[in-house]
Formats: sequence, structure tokens, C-alpha cells
Amino acid sequence: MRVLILGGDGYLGWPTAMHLSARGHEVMVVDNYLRRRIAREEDVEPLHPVPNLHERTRLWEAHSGYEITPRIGDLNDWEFIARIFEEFQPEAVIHYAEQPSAPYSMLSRRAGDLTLHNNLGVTFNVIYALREYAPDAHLIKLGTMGEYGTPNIDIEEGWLEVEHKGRTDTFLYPRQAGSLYHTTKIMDTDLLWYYVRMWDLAVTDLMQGPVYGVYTDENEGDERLVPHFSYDELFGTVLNRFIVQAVVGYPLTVYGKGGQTRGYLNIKDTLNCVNLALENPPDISDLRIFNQFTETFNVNELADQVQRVGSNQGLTVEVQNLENPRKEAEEHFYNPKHTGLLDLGLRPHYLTDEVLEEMLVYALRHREGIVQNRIFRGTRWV
Ligand code: USQ
Repeated sequence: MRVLILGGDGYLGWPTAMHLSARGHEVMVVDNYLRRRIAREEDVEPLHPVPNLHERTRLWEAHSGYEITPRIGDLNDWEFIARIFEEFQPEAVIHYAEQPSAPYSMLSRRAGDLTLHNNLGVTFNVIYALREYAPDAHLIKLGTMGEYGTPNIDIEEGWLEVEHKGRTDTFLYPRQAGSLYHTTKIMDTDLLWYYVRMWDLAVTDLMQGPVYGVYTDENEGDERLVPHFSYDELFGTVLNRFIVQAVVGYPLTVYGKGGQTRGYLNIKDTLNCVNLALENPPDISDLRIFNQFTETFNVNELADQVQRVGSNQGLTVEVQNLENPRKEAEEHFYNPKHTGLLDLGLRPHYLTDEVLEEMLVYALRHREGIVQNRIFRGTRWV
């Protein structure tokens, strides 16, 4: 299949590109290096430098024999995205091309404005490019579990049947995000749902939880192929951050009471989920939604696991409850359904001690590159 990966330089975009390329798909990756630019501006660069996208595709070809075509440009620019779709004629489009950080979106008016315009502008252009150049292509869009927030009832997989005054109908599950970034994902879903109804698009919206890990089947054995690994407050997801903190003896930064529960997944399962969605497309005129995570943990549980496994490795790991810079529920009910991807055949990689050990070993190897001042700056929500 011709698969177009938007945001193909990112933490998940690049591993996805290699994963699908290794399965024999013809892959084009597109990126404007926004993530790299923000990291430079905010001085939050990843654990170690990664090659640019052109260089990565050369390394991949030498490693695997498969070719990936790179394109650098801004998908918010209609002329650029139209050219890409016209040239490549994608049969599937995987859309990661968004500013992915909740704390960054809350940093300043400028950062919020960038997040809003980038995320919605790109999604809108993707919808138009599909209609214009690839109306039969399947769009796989990365959403987030954070679209649902933490409601006091079970979270269904995308949709909720509502009975009201004796009549019933099905609606998008109520959404109430906890950051501007998460709100842009809600707005993306609304845009997609509108155009699915208008233009008969075939869309899968993946509500993904925080991802952890670095190794995938495609990069094991060649560290130049691993994705950028962020441990800073803006771009690092919580478990990746705790691993790096454990390695440098920085007390694990548990925000508030630490009872915040989320659905987590290994980076390997992100790739498997996207692949399953690709291999099992929805019907046209369908917005199919999957909740994409494999296990739930609260922050305290993650900190305890990292502390235990770190201590077994001879590290001194302390845990610190910081005043929460975010505005979020620190103790709450959380029961999200996640059977759709399991029904398609997902076999989860759970968070075992071995997985944590592997991450610790990786971070220890790059210990010299850890800049302590990137770990916590206290970007406040309010
Ligand atoms: N947290 C801490 N200490 C830290 C960092 C985070 O206690 O040092 C807490 C947060 O307050 C939050 C939880 O851990 O309650 C998860 O935080 P996170 O930074 O790992 O995740 P989040 O900001 O929600 O965003 C990440 C990705 C985003 C994705 C989202 C999925 O950056 O792109 O959409 O996870 S979800 O959380 O399900 O919305």
C-alpha cells in the first residue's frame, strides 16, 4: 500500500514509518521539523541527538534494504500538501503532524496560538487534500485519551448511546479536555466527524494514552534509528521522564497526590495498533474510534515501579510529591473500555520489570547527555 505518514520525524512517526516500510508498504514521510524547532527554542532537546529525516531514511535503507521517501515542508501550507497528495496518491494517510505537548500548549499565548493553528489547520488541509486527490484513502488520525478527560462514569470507545425522554440516539462520547493541546484533538475529532458525514471519508481516530519506551523491532541493534527520547517537562511523557530522573538521582517528580490515572502503552504497541487499523480499514462514511492503550496506572504506581526496579539496579531513587503545576483531578474514577484493538488481534506488550530495566539501561548509556535543568520548570496551567 502507498502509505503517507504526516509528522514522520516524530517520536512515533519515525518508528511507524520503519515498521510499515519493513512490512513492504511504500512509505513517504513528511515533516516540517516543528518539534525540533520548539525543542531548540525552549532548550529542551532530547536525550541524544537524532539524525535529520533525510539521513534517517538513508540509514534505514542501508539497514533494511527498504526505501522511505522524505519530504520537508509545512502541511499547513495548502500548496505544499496538495503537491504531496497529488504526487504520492496515498492509499492510506497516517496523521501525527500535530504539536503534541500539553504543557507547551499552556506555556504562553504564542505557544497556545501555534498549537491551535497548527493542529486544526493541518487537520483541515488533510481533509481537503483527501477529498481533492485521494477520496478513497483511509485516514488514520492520532487522537488522545485526554479528549475524554476523567469523567465519573465508564469511558466508552468513542461513542455513547443516550436515552432521553423515551428516545435514543448515539453521539460522540462527551469530551472535556484538560489542556489546550487536548482540546485541539477534540476539535480535530469534530472536524473529522463533520466531513465524514458530508464527504463519505473513511477515518480511524485513535484515542491514545501516554506512550513509553524507545526500542522497536526495527531499531534494535542500531541506535541511530531510535526516535528522539524526551525527558523534559514539555515533551517527555511521564514514564520516560521517571526513567531519566532515576538515572541521574533526581527525585521522581510526582505531580500533586499522584492519583492521576491514565491508560498507557509501550511504543511497540503504538506501531501494532496503527498497523492493525491500516490492515482493517473502516467502511467509507465511517468515523471509527479506538481507545489505544493496554493498561492503566496512576502516577504513584509508576513511580513505585521505577523506584523498585531502579533500586534493584543499584540506583538510589527517591520520590517527591511536587505541587501540581497542572489543573487536573488528582484522585478520580477511571474506567475506559479498550476492546476494539484487542478484537482486531492486538497482543499487548505490558509494563514488566524487564521493560523498565531495558529503558534504564538505555538512559544510563546516555547519562552524560542529561541536562538537569530540563527536567522540571513548573509550567503552570493557571
Ligand atoms: N505527571 C507527573 N509528573 C511528571 C509528568 C507528568 O505526575 O513529571 C502526570 C501528569 O500530571 C498527568 C500524567 O502524569 O496526570 C500524564 O502526563 P504526561 O505528561 O505523560 O501526559 P500528557 O501531558 O497527558 O500528554 C501525553 C502526550 C500527549 C498524549 C497524551 C495522552 O504528550 O501527546 O496525547 O499523553 S493522554 O494522557 O491520554 O491524554
